[in-house]
Amino acid sequence: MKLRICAVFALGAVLACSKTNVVNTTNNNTFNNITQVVGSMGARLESPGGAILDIPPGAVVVETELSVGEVSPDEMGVPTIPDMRPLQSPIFALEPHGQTFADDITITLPHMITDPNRLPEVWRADPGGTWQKLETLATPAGRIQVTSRTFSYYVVLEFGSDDQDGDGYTGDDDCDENDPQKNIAAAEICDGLDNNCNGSSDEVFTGDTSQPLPITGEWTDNFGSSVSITSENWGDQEIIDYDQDWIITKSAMSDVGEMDNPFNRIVWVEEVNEQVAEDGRTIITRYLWFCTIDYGLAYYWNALCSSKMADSSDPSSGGCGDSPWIQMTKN
Ligand SMILES: [Ca+2]
Ligand SMILES: [Ca+2]
Ligand SMILES: [Ca+2]
Ligand SMILES: [Ca+2]
Repeated sequence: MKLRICAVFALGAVLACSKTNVVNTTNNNTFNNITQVVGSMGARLESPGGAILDIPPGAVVVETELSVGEVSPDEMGVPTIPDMRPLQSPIFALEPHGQTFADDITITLPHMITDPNRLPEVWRADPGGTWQKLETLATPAGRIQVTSRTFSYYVVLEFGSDDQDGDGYTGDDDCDENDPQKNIAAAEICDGLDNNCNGSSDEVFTGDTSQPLPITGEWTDNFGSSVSITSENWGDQEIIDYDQDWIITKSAMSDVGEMDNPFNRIVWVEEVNEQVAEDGRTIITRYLWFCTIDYGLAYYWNALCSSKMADSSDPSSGGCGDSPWIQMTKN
């Protein structure tokens, strides 16, 4: 934004205008200042509060009065310090705000961290803007250095204080800061959640649907009903996931629409019966014993993670809860 300041001189009606970039502003409420006119030769400014500015030759194009001072955190225009990051230095005001440099300047700030396990970080903000973390250049004793090409507010905050759940992980490495059991090093468990923060839930427990479902075909159950099984459907139930010995189905919609708890887990065993007929031919009959071990579940992951078991040692007499397994015969 450009501001044009014009003065009209009555005598001779001379119009005098000067163009100014208004983003370059200086705050009157800074303290502990050092102010210095810096030109293309560069300079070092060291404020009474211990902030050091190293400006290399060529970084300043037009001779400019630069100032390094401090402001109170509640000074108007100073953005609020991010939550969970304790302030480890004064807030330094490098002015004029909006000043830019043709080359990197080095900013060295003092901080209060003495524990070597706690890391300082430099954050920068424009007046009324938001704080952004800068890459650390070096950490000489009691100080931290960054490079920059623009002026404004600079402050030292403490790293790691945004680890709200204390699991040692933050940012992209922690997809849930309220759950210490979830981070990139956590083991994936079957619970409907993405424990290891890789973007997928329960991915190590899901079925392998790249292989065909081994029991597809037309079957007749021991009540005389026909059941057609494909890789997509078990009768009128939709197959949501499967592996080589289990299926998760979703019950068909009822007349009133989607069921509240439509997910079921089915396991099976196959039985092949070979009989030699009177004419010497071998007659092969395929049976499928299945047990719906868990049903009426609200979510797919409830069925995926179900711990219910079935006993297939004698499926004709029991082992599926209190009941025998259901037998189907291949048509
Ligand atoms: Ca964390
Ligand atoms: Ca976490
Ligand atoms: Ca995961
Ligand atoms: Ca999980």
